[in-house]
Amino acid sequence: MAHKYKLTYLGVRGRGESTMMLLAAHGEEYEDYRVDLDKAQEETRKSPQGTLPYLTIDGNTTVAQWMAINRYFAREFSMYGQTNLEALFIDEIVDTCVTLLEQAEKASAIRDENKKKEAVKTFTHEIAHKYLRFLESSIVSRVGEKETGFAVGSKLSLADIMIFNVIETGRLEGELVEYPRVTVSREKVLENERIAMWLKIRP
Ligand SMILES: N[C@@H](CCC(=O)N[C@@H](CS)C(=O)NCC(=O)O)C(=O)O
Repeated sequence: MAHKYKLTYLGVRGRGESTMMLLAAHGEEYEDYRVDLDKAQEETRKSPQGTLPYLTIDGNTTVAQWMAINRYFAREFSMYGQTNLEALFIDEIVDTCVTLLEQAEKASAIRDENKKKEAVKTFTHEIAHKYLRFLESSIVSRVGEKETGFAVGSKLSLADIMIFNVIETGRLEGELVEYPRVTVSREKVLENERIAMWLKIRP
């Protein structure tokens, strides 16, 4: 049975972005409910864990935790590998991206402007490279005889979407010279027509 989805998130490009890209890739219709920053507190009271994003299924089931929601959609849309082993490889990449995103958030949350500038510089030129290297070698070590360009297996998966997301959120587009496979995985996301369309019209 097809479900009716409503995704509640802030009107910013943050955690919810990768979920929306999964939904776009599958051509899934859903209610994209954005909350103004000044109304966020009111909205978080309706969330099961007091956080955004959260997902409402069929009007009565609410679910928190962004990555749980992403993994659900990836499974529903066959974007979580074709075997458990592929799913494991995808998870390794996804969790590396989450760690990297947490580091980006940590740097940008610093209030003191000078300290923040320093932290963002360290993130971009040091921390990010440690994890980009992990992502690159993760992809390299799983590439079989048939190189597809996708991070894992022969089709677009949650891994490619999270790689795209972490590069965008961390503003790492200019840091990819040493990571050809990460670069190609990101390009595969951009080549997806539905995602490309979504990227043009997203708020
Ligand atoms: N682990 C949660 C954390 C979500 C989270 O912290 N969201 C922020 C907005 S990006 C939030 O709702 N903050 C309000 C709060 O924690 O009270 C997830 O990944 O969904």
